[in-house]
Amino acid sequence: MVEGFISRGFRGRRRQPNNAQLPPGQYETKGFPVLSAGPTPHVPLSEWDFTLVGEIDEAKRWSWEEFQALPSEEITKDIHCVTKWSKFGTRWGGVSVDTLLGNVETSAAYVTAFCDGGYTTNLPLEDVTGGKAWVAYAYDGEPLEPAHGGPARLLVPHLYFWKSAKWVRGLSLLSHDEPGFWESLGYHNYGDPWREQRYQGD
Ligand SMILES: Nc1nc2c(c(=O)[nH]1)N[C@H]1C(S)=C(S)[C@@H](COP(=O)(O)O)O[C@H]1N2
Ligand SMILES: [Mo]
Repeated sequence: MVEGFISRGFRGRRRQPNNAQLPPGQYETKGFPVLSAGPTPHVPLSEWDFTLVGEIDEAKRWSWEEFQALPSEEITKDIHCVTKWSKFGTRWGGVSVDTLLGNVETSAAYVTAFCDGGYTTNLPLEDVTGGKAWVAYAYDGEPLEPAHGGPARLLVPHLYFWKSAKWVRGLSLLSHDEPGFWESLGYHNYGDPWREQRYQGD
């Protein structure tokens, strides 16, 4: 059929497909680039913990073993890096931030994720609740590799991937917003890939 032939040929010539999965300015990669602002920290699991601190009645702490015992979820999501690569259908395992915040009473409106190595990133509390964010410790059915944030990283796939803090150790619940590492170096404070919020002023 002529119509089918034409549309196949048309698709074949496009370098950037008009893919509804691809935010503006992004391209798809099949690889999984590593982007780290510093060296990969290596903390023994016996010393690892995850804590909730800040605007919270009582700080919360889970050891690695306690964290593994929390209800976990399998998550399949597209991810989008501000350096313009997107990767479709990445498969993760981990704990929903909703689970971590389950019994917590807080007046906080923001969180800052903090990490081994000193990296931080800030998010509205709204963006890490309601099934939008996880602390992931598995990738593709295997323990998360150190280069990609193992033993555990934040996963916030609806925002640019710099918000998905690697080697995350906790969340600080805050009543005010505090720019994190890249946010204080000129990256957009919120970072919605669909609105192409790469840098301050976008
Ligand atoms: N702790 C920490 N987390 C981080 C970073 C970092 O440098 N340190 N880089 C961020 C950026 S800019 C991106 S794009 C992703 C990259 O994750 P990947 O190396 O698994 O692809 O991690 C984010 N999380
Ligand atoms: Mo990035």
